[in-house]
Amino acid sequence: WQAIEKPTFTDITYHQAEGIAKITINRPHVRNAFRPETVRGMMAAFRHAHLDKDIGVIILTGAGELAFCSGGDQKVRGDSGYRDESGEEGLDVLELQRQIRTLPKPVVAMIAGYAIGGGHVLHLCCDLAIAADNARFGQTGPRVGSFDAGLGVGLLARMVGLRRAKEIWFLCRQYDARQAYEMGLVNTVVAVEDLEAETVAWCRDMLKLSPTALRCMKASFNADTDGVAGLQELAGNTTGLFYMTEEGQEGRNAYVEKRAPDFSSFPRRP
Ligand code: 1HA
Repeated sequence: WQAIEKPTFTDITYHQAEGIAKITINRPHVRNAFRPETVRGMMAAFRHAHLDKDIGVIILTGAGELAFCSGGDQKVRGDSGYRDESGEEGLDVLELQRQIRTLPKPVVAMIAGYAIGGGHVLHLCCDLAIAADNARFGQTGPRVGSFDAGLGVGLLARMVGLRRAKEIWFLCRQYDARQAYEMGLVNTVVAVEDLEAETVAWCRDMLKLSPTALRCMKASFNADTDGVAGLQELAGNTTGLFYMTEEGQEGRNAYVEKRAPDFSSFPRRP
């Protein structure tokens, strides 16, 4: 797999090849902890991959083999949030979580080393997770004076069940890749040297499938949990498909041509 680098972002790298985009958190000196600039870069990169018609699947990973992501950078955490280089405090990571969840292409977390704290929540937001045998998982919020009571709780509880989810948040222990697999936190575990090849193989399999079907499936998994916002996402897809029909286009054509619409040739299907 020979990916081409697109060097436009700070704190992250962006590669693409064969319909796959790879977004890499590139702060290995802090175990790929994110700061506001990192989150902004990730959001721009995900947006880019979302809009790029050549991209069908997105990989999220961390640089090096020691960490996927260790969450918010505690060294730039001020008294009311995480500071960027201008001194402003604010981190869009909750928006990033929603973006990963709702963008209409599968996102695969490729995890070597630590997925900890807010980094653990990021992998929960991805659609699939492939772990290296050196991966370690856990939440630390209650230890470092933080918590992600939103998707970090809801998705975790759905994945591993309430008892396990409470254990993970209430005890702040770490779990190895095998335990994570047994809990249903990750899809598979492979040797660290095989991690990228295995992840790309999963991506290639998805790229052979119908993009519209995958898109609607992803929206449907969200609709199950996201109430009206989830229905909006799923319904947006049906509107998009309806626009592509002659029936939908007749409504637009009639309006533009200033005439009454004629839907008589379109059957009322059983
Ligand atoms: O909960 C939230 C949020 C909730 C709501 C809304 C927004 C949120 C945004 C963020 C978060 C959070 O992410 S809170 C949780 C923050 N993260 C942590 O508590 C993890 C802290 N790190 C560790 O526990 C460990 O470093 C590690 C298990 C990931 C790795 O351990 P290891 O391999 O023994 O390495 P270590 O020596 O600890 O770390 C290597 C270097 O990386 C150290 O640098 P040094 O001090 O030697 O210069 C270490 O300080 C740095 N580092 C690691 N993680 C972070 C970090 N520096 C800043 N922030 C980090 N998260």
